[in-house]
Amino acid sequence: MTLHEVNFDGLVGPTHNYAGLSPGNLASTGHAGRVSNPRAAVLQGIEKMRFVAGLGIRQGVLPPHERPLLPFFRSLGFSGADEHVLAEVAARAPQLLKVGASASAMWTANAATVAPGPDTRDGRLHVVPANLTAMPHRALEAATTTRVLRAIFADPGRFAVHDPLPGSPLFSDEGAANHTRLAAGQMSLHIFGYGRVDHRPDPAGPAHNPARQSQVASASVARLLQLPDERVLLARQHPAGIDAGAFHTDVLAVGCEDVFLVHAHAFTQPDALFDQARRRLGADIHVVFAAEAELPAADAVAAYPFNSQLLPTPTGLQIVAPAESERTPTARAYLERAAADCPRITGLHFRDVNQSMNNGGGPACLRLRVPLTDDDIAHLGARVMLDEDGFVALEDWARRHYRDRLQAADLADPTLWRDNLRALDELTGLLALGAVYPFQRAGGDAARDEVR
Ligand code: SUG
Repeated sequence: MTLHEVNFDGLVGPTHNYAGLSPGNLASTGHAGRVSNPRAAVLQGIEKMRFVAGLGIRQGVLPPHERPLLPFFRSLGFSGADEHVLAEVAARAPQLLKVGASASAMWTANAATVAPGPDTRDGRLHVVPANLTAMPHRALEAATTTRVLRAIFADPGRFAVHDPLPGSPLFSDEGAANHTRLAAGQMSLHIFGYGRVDHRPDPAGPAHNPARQSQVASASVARLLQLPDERVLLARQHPAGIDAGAFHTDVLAVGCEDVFLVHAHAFTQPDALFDQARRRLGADIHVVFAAEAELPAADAVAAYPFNSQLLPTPTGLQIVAPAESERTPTARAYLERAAADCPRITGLHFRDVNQSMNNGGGPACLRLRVPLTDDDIAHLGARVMLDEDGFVALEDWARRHYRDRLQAADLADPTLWRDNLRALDELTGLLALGAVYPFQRAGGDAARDEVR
């Protein structure tokens, strides 16, 4: 049965804001303190999904998370009535309010790593939710993400959703943003990018910016996914790339099937990597390589041409790139060369996701790729696949619930918090997800799960 690359986009959450929470992510630190527009952000995301669906790609959605996350603040010793907790955090620990209010779950390339049934030892689709240990605001996503993925991929005969790796710097895992699956014929190769070996300072790592993913985590994820060794390749992210602001592999590389768009500073020893890929796949691959002279890493980090979606549409591979790449001459010239030179690429499109880009999240960050058969899709445990009626329903929902301005001072507003819970409750009904949020689940255990 044919595998389709389903794209599960993260719906931007109602607290989308610019809090400067991610050192090493230049857009995040550079836009800290700016006023955001959550309504524009969510509508840009829905418009991108609609566009991708229009190219013939099956499109799914993953919901935003409960934010501000009161169980997180309570786990840190804040107590009393909910409004009091919010006021106390804002007054006494404003940085923790930003951590507990981030809408970062929108970047679902970081939600999990996925291996499709035909690649795995037991023939099931395997999913490892990412622990996102490297950044405190992102580590809060793992518990809800795991529940959401289990609600969707609920059929144990087809799908296995594992627990995230243990929450320690040794096992720091950023999900599919550091993972590329190439395929030719029946053979596939999973390339896992990592920036440091383990939890100790790594002399071969970046000098300035944090390396988020450990090699130990990548190897563990590959094992959990039940991938045979011949389908696994671990590749070190180039330290110069991380220091230039490429905090994930997908800032400097994107692959699909037998096509691989790669910047010189994505991986150390790129030629050895391509040779290995060709050997393992038993076939040639189309590499569109960007040297630093053609496309400086600084431009690639600012304009995100490699954070494009490279989509296997019925008429060939099509690139959906961020509008910033269209406006940046070097990035645009590179993508145009890729589209002109690589016979497998049949289209190049630019979309505006600027609200997300300002926090370092391009089109590819906003989606998790999950290869599924039509039969798998028919057996999903929730109503998360979208058609035009679904897009319209989400737009209507977002217009009713989202603000068009948000900044740090608003995050403590109890009305924002209460409105968000109402919005998320309505959304879980719309998507038939069940009780996935702490506020929907009874008792203290539920709250403790969230922040463990
Ligand atoms: O983890 N930004 C995200 C961006 C994630 C991009 N994902 C991929 N490359 N796949 C991050 O750094 C910024 C939030 C803030 O500063 O308000 C943030 O979390």
